[in-house]
Amino acid sequence: MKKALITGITGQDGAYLAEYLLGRGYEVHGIKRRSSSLNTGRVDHLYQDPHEENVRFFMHYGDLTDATNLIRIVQEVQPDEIYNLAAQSHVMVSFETAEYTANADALGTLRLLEAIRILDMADHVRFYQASTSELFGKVQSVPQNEKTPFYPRSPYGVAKLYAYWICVNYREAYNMFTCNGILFNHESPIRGETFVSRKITRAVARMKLGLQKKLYLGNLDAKRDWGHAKDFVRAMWLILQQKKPEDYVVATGESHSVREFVGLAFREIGAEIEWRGSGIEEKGIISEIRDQRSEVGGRDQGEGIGGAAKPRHLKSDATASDFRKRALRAGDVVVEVDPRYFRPTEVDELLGDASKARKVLGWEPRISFEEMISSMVKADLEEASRDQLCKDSGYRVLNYSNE
Ligand code: NDP
Ligand code: GDR
Repeated sequence: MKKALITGITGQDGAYLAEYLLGRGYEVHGIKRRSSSLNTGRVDHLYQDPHEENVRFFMHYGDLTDATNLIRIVQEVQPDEIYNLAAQSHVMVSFETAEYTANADALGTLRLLEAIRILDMADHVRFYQASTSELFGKVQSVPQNEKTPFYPRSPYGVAKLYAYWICVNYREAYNMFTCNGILFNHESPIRGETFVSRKITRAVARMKLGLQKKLYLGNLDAKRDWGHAKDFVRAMWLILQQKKPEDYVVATGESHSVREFVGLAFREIGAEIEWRGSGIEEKGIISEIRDQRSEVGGRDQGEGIGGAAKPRHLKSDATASDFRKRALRAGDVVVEVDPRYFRPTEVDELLGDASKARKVLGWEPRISFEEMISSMVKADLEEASRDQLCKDSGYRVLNYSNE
């Protein structure tokens, strides 16, 4: 049985990858950080009691900033494959925590590679590095592929640049099987709540249920090549199954603006958005309300992550009457720009060319941009409906949506 070690297993990609590898018969080990509040929500459904038989899922406490800890875990686990997904992954936050981001994202990668060398495992461990389209930053050509020069635009991007090159260097210097997956943005219903995609779908769901009045965003013009995380973790695995260690761009080849994302998310609950004004005065206004398309209870139905049943208190015929009841009406200003979300240096537009991954790995995305947004809104409606139930029953519901 193959053994995989995943750093960042409690994050979006770690959870999907763990599920995917377990499905392929792997024994999966993950590194989780000690935290004062629970941080394993995304993988709780994979947990197995260690007293059961045939346990294939294990968690170890650790941190990418702690070299001795990493050496010990790698020694104990003796993995065939290591997927280094752990990172301070928020671009905006990296401007505020630049040193920590460099420590975890850049030096953390070096620590893991050194652990492999120190333990004399360099000739047989396969290593995947979670590289990113943020390396392209201020893009030097469109679309971006493996040959496009890098120009990172944030402390996060710069830290990931080090990680990228240290993997290339260890491959060339020590003949190690190290690969960079240069992944473009990928989202899902379990995406962190402060990334723009989830911030939007969460706000839209909460507005539909009357739990939130407005969504404040930064740069509406930013364009991203957005895919679904489930498709992207499959590419990670494929990259490590090849004969030769190489680097791959993984992307959908479609680019959409934040504004478009907002429009589609609102359409999912039956509302059309009209944009008026420009710059920081631009506003998203509801121009029309139709019957909703989304029903709650649709989060990746049938799969391990999410897939909960529709809450009983929500009637399946809830349609435009919801809007009336909850007072979301045509003419409402639902989106405004708040300059606090502008970044000191921005990545304006990303578009990936994944021809190599398509050709060599036989990879292609299966979930469209529209389907991804739809599944995210549905899952957030389900989550919001729980809050709504509490609110309607007289309990206090906190709104921390405008992070
Ligand atoms: P998340 O932010 O959802 O998850 C990051 C994971 O790293 C979490 O498990 C987090 O733990 C863990 N982590 C953070 N700092 C440390 C540390 N010092 N030591 C150990 N673990 C740590 O990110 P994603 O799942 O979205 O992304 C996975 C990787 O892929 C990241 O490296 C990211 O930079 C990269 N990437 C992501 C893309 C995307 O669009 N999602 C695109 C390209 C690259 P905790 O849960 O405790 O916070
Ligand atoms: P990104 O993702 O920076 O591309 O990094 P994010 O969703 O944070 O931003 C995407 C774009 O949306 C603009 N934006 C806002 N972003 C946030 N977070 N909040 C807002 O209110 C808002 N308004 C507009 C941003 O300016 C940006 O242009 C993600 C992370 O997962 C990285 O770890 C990963 O490497 C890259 O994707 C590929």
